[in-house]
Amino acid sequence: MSQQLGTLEDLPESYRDALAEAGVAPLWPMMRNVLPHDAPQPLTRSGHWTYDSVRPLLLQAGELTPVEKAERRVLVLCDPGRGPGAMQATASIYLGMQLLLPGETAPAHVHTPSAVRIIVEGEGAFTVVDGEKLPMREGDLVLTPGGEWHDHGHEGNDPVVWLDALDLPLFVYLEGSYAREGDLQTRRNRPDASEVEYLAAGLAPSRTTHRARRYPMMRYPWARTEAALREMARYGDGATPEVDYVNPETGADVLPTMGFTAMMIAAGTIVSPPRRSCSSAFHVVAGRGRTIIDGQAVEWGPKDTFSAPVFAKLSHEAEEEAFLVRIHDRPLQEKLGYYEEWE
Ligand code: GTQ
Repeated sequence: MSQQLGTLEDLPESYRDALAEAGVAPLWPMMRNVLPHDAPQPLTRSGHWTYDSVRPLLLQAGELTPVEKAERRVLVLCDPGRGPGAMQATASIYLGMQLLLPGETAPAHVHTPSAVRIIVEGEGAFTVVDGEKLPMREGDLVLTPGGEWHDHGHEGNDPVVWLDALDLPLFVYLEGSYAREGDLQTRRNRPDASEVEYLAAGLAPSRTTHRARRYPMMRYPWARTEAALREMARYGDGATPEVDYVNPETGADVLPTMGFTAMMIAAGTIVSPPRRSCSSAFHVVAGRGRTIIDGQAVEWGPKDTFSAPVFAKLSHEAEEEAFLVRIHDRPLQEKLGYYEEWE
């Protein structure tokens, strides 16, 4: 039975003053704010950032601000629920669009939050993580886990844009966010682990001779993701083809807090996932369609990004064959023991 709780105004002013003086506050007037009944009441609102609107602004940033003055030349995707300037897209997920121009480098640093890049446009850029050079091709997913040194470079001829996803809001909330700067790394002269040790799914270097790193594979080439989704569509049981990005040694999600799931939606198909306790953002690798989010339609096209709050009711409809990567915080919620899905 829901009980109407007492308010602050119910209390005598002298008592309220005495509480404040003592550095305490009554819980009951605030109880429902911090423990709403039956479901969370997210501040987050669904956002939609079209590539057509962000791209020219990002290229303008390339003219206005040299990379030396930016360190990372990024336009942050601000949660509409938190308003302009919000350094987050959902409570736990930060998203930004980063531009690197030919010949530029973004200096080496290491920080507590983890970052993941999804390459949106262009060729020739790379990220170096812990001495490993990771090429960045369109659609690739590239990890820079917390605590790993990383810098970015660009050997191509045209601008390169990628989407950054970080668990930064969490680290800011925990007062655990900080970075250190260093010199550009020397790169080992060999391809990244996705082209060597983990070239084939289901094969890992022998455990008798090889000691796996905590993050053994830091680049997930898009071509393999797309190929897997296409074969699942061809031979599957009609379910929406979906793949999680996992650590090839452990099968666990690629990072402790953030999860990445790629999905293929055939043209003309409607997909209605369960309501999930995790927040999410979708990046459109290819295709066109619409997603109804709690009754509101987002009309998306190639390279767009959109977000959904926790427990959102979602329904995706592809007008053209579509590939979406869903960025979410299920791994974090599972570790905290409260991830759930409502049909
Ligand atoms: O590329 O290292 O969007 O440190 C925000 C913080 C990107 C990065 C961001 C970062 C980076």
